[in-house]
Formats: sequence, C-alpha cells, structure tokens
Amino acid sequence: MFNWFGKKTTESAGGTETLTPPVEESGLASLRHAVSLTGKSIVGKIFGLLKESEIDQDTIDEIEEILIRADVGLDTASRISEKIRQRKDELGNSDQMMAFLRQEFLDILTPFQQANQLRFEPGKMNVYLVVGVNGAGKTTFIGKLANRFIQQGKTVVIGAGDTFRAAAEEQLEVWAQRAGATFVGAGNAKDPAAVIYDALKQAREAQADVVLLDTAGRLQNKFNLMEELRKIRKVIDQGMPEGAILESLLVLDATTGQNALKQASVFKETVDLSGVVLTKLDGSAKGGVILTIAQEYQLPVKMVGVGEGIADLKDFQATEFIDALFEK
Ligand SMILES: Nc1nc2c(ncn2[C@@H]2O[C@H](COP(=O)(O)OP(=O)(O)OP(=O)(O)O)[C@@H](O)[C@H]2O)c(=O)[nH]1
Ligand SMILES: [Mg+2]
Repeated sequence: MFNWFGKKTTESAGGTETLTPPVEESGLASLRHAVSLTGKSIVGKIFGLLKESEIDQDTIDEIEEILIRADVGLDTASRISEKIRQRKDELGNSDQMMAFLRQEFLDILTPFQQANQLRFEPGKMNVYLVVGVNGAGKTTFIGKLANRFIQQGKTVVIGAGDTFRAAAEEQLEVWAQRAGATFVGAGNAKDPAAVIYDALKQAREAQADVVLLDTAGRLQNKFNLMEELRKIRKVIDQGMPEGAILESLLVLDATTGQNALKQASVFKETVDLSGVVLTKLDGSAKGGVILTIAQEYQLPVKMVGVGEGIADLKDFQATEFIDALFEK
C-alpha cells in the first residue's frame, strides 16, 4: 500500500481483520490503515496541490474545498482558510502548511481529550445505552465492546432493546455468545423499554460490572420512535442502582460524513448523549467529520470502529488520530 507521499508503507492492503488475533484489539497499524483514506482526501490532496502551485487566492480556495469535501465542516474549513490567507507568507512550503494544519486540527480536538475516554468505574454498575440510525453499526459495536470488557475479566449483561426485527435479537445473541456475555432478550414481548428494565434487573441481581443496551435503528425525524427512546432513557434512570455510571452513545457511520451529523442534535436532546462512536472509519474518506462533531456539536468521539471483526474497535485519542492522518 502507498501513502499519499508516494512512499511504500509496510501495511498490507488486504485489511487487518484476518491478521488480527481474535482476542486482541486492533493496534495502531489498524488505525493508520483506517485513517488512510481520510488522510489521502485531506493531507494527500493538499500536499499534491502545493507541489504544483504557489499559495495564492486560488490555492487557498482549493484548500478550503478539499477540507469541505473531506467533511471537516463548513465553519471549520472557512476559519482555517481565513487563517491561511492571513499567514500565507509563513506557510510557503508544504511542511509549514502541514505543521499548521496539524496544529489547527489538534486545537479543535484537544479540549475533548479528557472527555474522550469511555467511562468505566470498577465496583460500580456501568451502563452503556447505544442509539443511532439504521445500519450505523450499533449491534456490532456492542459485540466488540462486550468482548473487550470480558477480556478484561468483567461480567457483562447485554439487553436486546431492538425488538423491531426478530433477526436483530438473533444477531445480538450471536455476538453475546461469541463474547461470553449474559444475554437478555425480548422473548415474545415487543416493548423495548420492558427488555431494558429486565436487563437492568438481572444485572443488579448478578452485580454485573457492565450492561450494554442495544436499540433499534431509528431516524431522528420519526417522532414516535424518538419518544420511545425518551421512555427507554427514563427506564434506565430509574433502573440503575445508586452511583451507577451511564454513557449514552450515538453510533455514527463515518462513511455518511456530514449527513450523519444531522442526527446528532436530535439524539442529543432525546437521550442526553455523552459521546459518539464513529464506525466504519476503515471504509471512509470522510473521517474529517470527527472535527465537526467536536467543533459544532461539542460531543467527544469516544471510540472508533476500524473493521467488522470483534477486535476492530479502538479508543479514540486525538493525537493518535492526527498522527495517523498526517503520517509521512
Ligand atoms: N467496515 C466496517 N464495517 C462495520 C463496522 N461496524 C459495523 N460494520 C458493518 O455494518 C453493518 C451494520 O452493522 P450493525 O451492527 O448491524 O448495525 P446496526 O446499527 O445495529 O443496524 P440496525 O440494527 O439495523 O439499525 C454490518 O455489516 C457490520 O459488519 C466497522 O467499524 N467497519
Ligand atoms: Mg442492530
């Protein structure tokens, strides 16, 4: 595989999944691999542009367009291009420009550094509510996270709050079995809030460390479905023991870029989100969306999905992400 500087890298282009041992999580190489498409679409293109042209008004406009196309967000892109305009004498060569962009991106993400970590407190019940639109990767994320916690020796209960399709429950049960988690399904009941109530009850009785709650995919403009989510959130608040930790996570598909973000504000209001999980980064050139999530929605990206395998989940760290993006 070649990076955008035309140098050969040591990673295989065949993906990481088959190379990754099933119980270990994907390492830095998989993050680099996952971010490489986004890197090409931002850093590679700007680098290519600067090789051919001086920094004049046209070049600055083109840089702005590259940033917008990589889903960095309109406001962020125009703010950055304005800064380039003011400082174009200092940014004459590509190394200076890359150093400048790197710092700009870091400045956007760094305030969220602390909040980026997925919360977990030993000795308490840690509840993770997982919401998002259809097909974003919620169920897969729950399978991966269950696996991670179980590898760390935690006891995990998974609640199948997606009662919409029978197949959804089966899919989650398979993930639960693979990971070794206790599975609480709906049976014949059709009320997701009731399943979630049951899952929390079982987790309390078993003094489980972790409760993972799946929900059906829903569009943010479907009022009834969003109200259902509001009810689920209430049941969780009532069903958690005192001192329990709750993370409400919005799963966003990185390949949909800015479109995914239209969802964020409605979900944020309905379930009081604490963060975002960005899936399918491995197939996306629109990873720049991470900057918009931070800048415009004030939500930390907590984890990223870098493949379909059980181990393809990574904690999100701003510096690691930016390093991978600007990797030479
Ligand atoms: N490449 C890649 N594929 C992923 C990732 N996460 C999930 N997928 C794939 O995305 C598809 C949808 O994943 P699901 O976990 O079923 O999504 P969901 O949000 O639960 O879907 P609904 O329950 O239908 O709303 C599956 O084919 C997954 O294998 C990822 O990080 N990378
Ligand atoms: Mg699902």
